[in-house]
Formats: sequence, C-alpha cells, structure tokens
Amino acid sequence: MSDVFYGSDFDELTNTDPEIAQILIDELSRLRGGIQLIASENFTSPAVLTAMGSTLSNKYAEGYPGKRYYGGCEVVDVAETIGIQRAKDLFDADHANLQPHSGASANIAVFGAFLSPGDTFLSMSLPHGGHLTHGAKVSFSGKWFNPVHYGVAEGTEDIDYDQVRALAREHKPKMIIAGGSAIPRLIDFKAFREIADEVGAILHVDAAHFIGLVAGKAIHSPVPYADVVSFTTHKVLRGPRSGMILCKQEHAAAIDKAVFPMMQGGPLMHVVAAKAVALKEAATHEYQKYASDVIVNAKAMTAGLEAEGMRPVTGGTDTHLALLDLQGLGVSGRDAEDRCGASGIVLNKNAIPYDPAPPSVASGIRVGTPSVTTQGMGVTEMATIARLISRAVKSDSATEHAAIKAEVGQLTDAFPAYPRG
Ligand code: DSN
Repeated sequence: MSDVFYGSDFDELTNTDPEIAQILIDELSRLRGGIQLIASENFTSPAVLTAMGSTLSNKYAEGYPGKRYYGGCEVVDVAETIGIQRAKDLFDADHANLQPHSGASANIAVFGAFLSPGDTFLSMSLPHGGHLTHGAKVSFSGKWFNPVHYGVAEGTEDIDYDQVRALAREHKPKMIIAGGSAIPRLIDFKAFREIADEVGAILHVDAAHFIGLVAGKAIHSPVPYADVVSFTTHKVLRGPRSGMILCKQEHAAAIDKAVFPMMQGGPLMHVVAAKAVALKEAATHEYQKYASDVIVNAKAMTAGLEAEGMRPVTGGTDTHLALLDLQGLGVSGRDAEDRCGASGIVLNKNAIPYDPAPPSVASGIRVGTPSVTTQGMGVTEMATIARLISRAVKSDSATEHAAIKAEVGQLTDAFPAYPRG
C-alpha cells in the first residue's frame, strides 16, 4: 500500500473478512475463466477500480460543486468539476450531471424533470428491445406514468418510424424515448427529433447501451438532437457501475434538481471520481480504436453465428450487440443460455421481436463484444467463439460442453481479462 493512499488493499480485506475476500477472488476467476458476452458488461480499468475503492466513499456531498449541504467538500468538488468538464468536452454537451447512481436512477430523474404522474410518454416496447424503465408495468415508469409503445416493423425488424410518428400524433406524448437494451442497429435521432418537434415533446435518448461507441467516435451522437441523454457508465464506456445525464443548457436546472434532491440524496463521490477517470480514458485514441474494434468484432461474430444457422434479427448489427433468433435450430433462448453457461460462455437469453415464446424462455440470445474486445480479441477469435457457441447451443451433452469449456480456457489464457502482473 502506498504511504498516501488507503483503499483497494486486498491483504487488509483478507485479514478482516476472508469470506468476502474469497468471493472477490472467485468472481475474478469466473471473469477470467469464461468468455463474457453479456452486451451490457465490460472489464473496467484498474484505475477506475482504484478510484472506486478509495476514501472518497466517506464524503457526504449533497448538492453540487460550490453549493453543498456539508462542510469539507472542497476536495470532492474538484473531482466532480473535473468529471463534469470531461463529460461536456467528450460528448460536446451543454450540461452534464454525474451523480445518478445507475441508469435506472438517471431515468427516474429524467421523468422527474419533465413529467408529472399520469403524463403520457412514447417509448419502445420491452419485447421489441426497449427497457424496463421505459414503461414496463412493473417499473415506476409504467406504474406512475402512461406509456404508449412503438416497436419494430415486422419485415425489417428495425424501428418503425412511421408507427412512432402516428402514435406521437395520436397520443401527443409529453416525452418520447429513443433507445433500449436489444437494438442492434443505429437509431435515426434526426427522425425522432422531427417527430418530437411536430408534437411538442421532449426527446429523451437512453444511450446506455451505445454511449461508449459515441464516446469513441465509432457511431453518430444523439447529443445534438436530444433534449436529454441518459446512460449507464459501465457498458462499452468501460467506467464504474453508475449513471450519467447530459442535457441542453435550458434543461440543466431541471435535471440537476431532479437528480438531487428529488431522486437521490448524497452522491457517491468515489464513483463520481471513477466516472471522471473513465471519461479521461475514453477521450484517448486508444479508446477510439477500441470502440471501432468492438463493432468490427460484433459484425464478425454475428456473421459467424449466422453461418451456423442462427438468424441475426435485422440481418446483422451496426453496434456492439447482436440478437440471434434460434427458432431455426429448434433450441430455446433459455436452453441456449444454459448450454453456453455449461461451456464457459456467458450470454443471455433474449426475446426477439414478435417472439412466440414467453420472456422466461425466449426464442433468442443476445451477444455483445465489449468485454472480449477489451481482452484484445479480434475477428479471428470472434469466428472461433461463434463456432464454440454453435457447438454448445446444438448439443445437450455434458461431455461436449466440458470439451468446449476446455477450448474456452485456451482462448481466455491467450487473452486474459485482468492479466496477472
Ligand atoms: N439490463 C441491462 C442490459 O443488460 O441491457 C440494461 O439495463
């Protein structure tokens, strides 16, 4: 441990709580020992992890830099101010709020800033690739507000902009949300802006999945078009598990008040500092190369899976993720997830548009390349992984799954997550 830094000291944790220390070791082994294809996960850097494991965790800092409700905030004020400036610079945004604890809490704040209970909003339906916080009945957004949902067109399986426009004209929503959790294609933010303007709605882009690609200049940005952009910071962006909001200057006060004091109390200053670190990392040429490699890898993996009989929804991907329809193989998403899991490949079952199966079974799987790209894998490895997934999905033999797991081990040994020093 450094003379000047307390935190992230594993020996200290081992002495105090060997049980939890062992869980940290076990989780690191799990990450290192498998192929991680959850599209919403990544391997954040040791620098980000260090900021999160620091004494900044101790500080109560309700309020914003220079306007806190506690004394002693002069140091954490600097961290938050640096982070805000980095976010504004990286995304060319008028205003940034780094305090939301997560993507879901960022979205609660967006609703709080612009809507009142009972107001109507328009968003993508969950079974077509939306998100729980975009109006699912079990979420605050579906319980307290009135969601109207658009989906994808049956033929293209891409967002049906004609339907978005028609529903907007019919329901006059106060807010329109673009974005979701299983959208493999680029979103036409200009079209959404035009529809929002036509009906006088706020345009909220939930960029959680793809903001890292925007940061790395690999895809176009929603920031010029949206009134407000919310996102998580731990997906392609590779920051700490947390949330963030960008908005136009005219909405800055409303967003800040909705984050604190409406939605949250004290910010997690260690996580705010970690977000600042991630934003610095994301502004580098190295990160830009990473972001474009994530897409190249996603395209390669999708092509490999298609060659093995798994149909890519929309015919392919422009981003970090793909949705594969397994109906042609006669295997459910749930069975595919289990079989891959037994083979050391971590991915999730996923509903596909117009899915005949219930969500707990699902006809598809979702794969993403943020983590394997962080490990340094390229298109050759993506082709290998596609073949391993195919073998795992098509077999219910434990022997075959064990054989695949051994091959997974060779790959993860060659491209380790968190390499040993
Ligand atoms: N549940 C996350 C995902 O996996 O896409 C988004 O919140």
